[in-house]
Amino acid sequence: MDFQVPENIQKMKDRVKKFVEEELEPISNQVEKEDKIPEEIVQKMRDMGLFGISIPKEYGGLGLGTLGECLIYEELSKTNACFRTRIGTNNGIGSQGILIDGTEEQKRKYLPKIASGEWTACFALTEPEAGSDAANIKTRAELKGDHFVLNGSKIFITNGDIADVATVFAVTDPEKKAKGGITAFIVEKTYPGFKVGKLEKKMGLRGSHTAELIFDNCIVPKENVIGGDKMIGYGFKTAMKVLDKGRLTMGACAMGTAQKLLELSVKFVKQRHQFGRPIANFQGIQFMLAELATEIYAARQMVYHAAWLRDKLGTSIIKEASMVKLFCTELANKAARIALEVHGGEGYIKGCPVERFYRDVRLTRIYEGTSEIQKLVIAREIFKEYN
Ligand code: COS
Repeated sequence: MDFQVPENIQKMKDRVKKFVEEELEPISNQVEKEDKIPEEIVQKMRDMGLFGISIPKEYGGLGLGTLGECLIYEELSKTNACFRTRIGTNNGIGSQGILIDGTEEQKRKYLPKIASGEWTACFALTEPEAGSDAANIKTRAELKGDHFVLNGSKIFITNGDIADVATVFAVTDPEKKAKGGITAFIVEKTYPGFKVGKLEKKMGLRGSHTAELIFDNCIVPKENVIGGDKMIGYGFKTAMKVLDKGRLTMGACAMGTAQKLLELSVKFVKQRHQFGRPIANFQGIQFMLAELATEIYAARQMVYHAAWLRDKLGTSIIKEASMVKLFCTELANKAARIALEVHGGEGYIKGCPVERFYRDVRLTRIYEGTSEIQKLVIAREIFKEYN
C-alpha cells in the first residue's frame, strides 16, 4: 500500500487551500447574501483549471484522476458550498456521461469547453415523479428523421440556469423504461425548444442556483445520443455510472466540510470560557470532538481508498461509492450538529459559518441519491457478493 499523495495532486491541493483561505472564505458571507459568485472568482477558477480536475489532459482537463478531484474537493468544501458546486457539475455529473459513454467525436467536441469552464454543464435526470425512483422519468424522446424531439421537464437541476450544455435523460421506449428504454442526450441550450423554467428558493446552498428545465418540442440531432446509435436505450446505465462517481466525490466534499467543522469547534472551545475555564476543559466537550475526529479519520481513508480503486479499476465501485456517500454525508451532518452544540448561541447566529454549514450539509444527504438509496444500493451489492 502506498499512502503517498502524488506530488502533482498535492501541489494543486495546496494551491486550492490557499485560494480558499485567501480569496473564497473572505467573501463567503457576501456570496451568501447576494446569492451570486462574483464573475472574477469564476474566472480565477477557470484559470486554475478547476472546471476539469479529473477530465483527462487530452480533452483539456488537468488529468488528476478521481483521487485528485477528491483531494481538491476536500479543501474546497471548507468554505461556502456554492464554490464547489459551481465547478462540480463540469467535473462531475455534467461531463461524466460524455466521458464514460460518449463517442470519441462527442468527447472532442464537448469536453474541452467543459474542462476549461468556457461552458457550464449540467445533468438533467430528476423529474416531479422521478427522484429516488429515477427510472420513472416521463420526458419523452421521439425519433423524427435525423433528430429526436424531446418533450417534458426536469426539476432541481444544479447550475441549470447557467448551463450551456446538459446531459438529458429521456424515454425512447416506454415499455422497456430502465431496461433498454431510456436514452441519454447531449442538449445544447441553443437548441430550439430548450427553456429554463423556475428557479428554486432553497434552505441553503445560496450562491448556487437550482432550476427547472423545460423541453418543448426540443430538437436534438441524432448524433447527440451519448455513445451514438448503439447506446439508444442504454441511458439509464450511463446515469447510474455517472452517479457512482458523483456519490464518491460528494463523500469527499462532506468529509472536507466535517473536517472544517471540527477545526472551527476546537478553536472555539479553547477560547470560550464558562464556569471560570475554557469549555475545552470539560470532558463532555472533549469526548464529542474526539469521537468526531476519529470518524473523520475513518471517512478520509474511505474516500481516498475508493478514489484510488476507481482510478485503478475504472468505474466499477458501485458499492464503495454508495458506502462513502452514506458514511461521509451522515458524518458531515453529525459534525454540523456537534459544531452547533459546542458553539451554543453563537452558532445559531447568521454570519457564523457553522450556521451556514448546518443548512448546507443537509443537502449532501439528499442529492446524488439519498442515504436510504445508498443503503439500498449497498444491500443489493452485498447480496450479490455473498451468496
Ligand atoms: N452501473 C451500471 N449499471 C447499473 C448501475 C450502475 N451503478 N445500477 C443499475 N444499473 C443497471 C442495472 O444493472 C440494470 O440493467 P439490466 O437491466 O441490464 O440488469 C438497469 O441499470 C436498471 O437497474 P435497476 O433494476 O437496479 O433499477 P431500479 O429502478 O431498481 O433503480 C436505483 C435503481 C434505485 C439504485 C436508482 O434508481 C437510483 O440510483 N435512484 C436514485 C437516483 C438519484 O441518485 N438521483 C439523484 C438526482 S440526480 S443528481
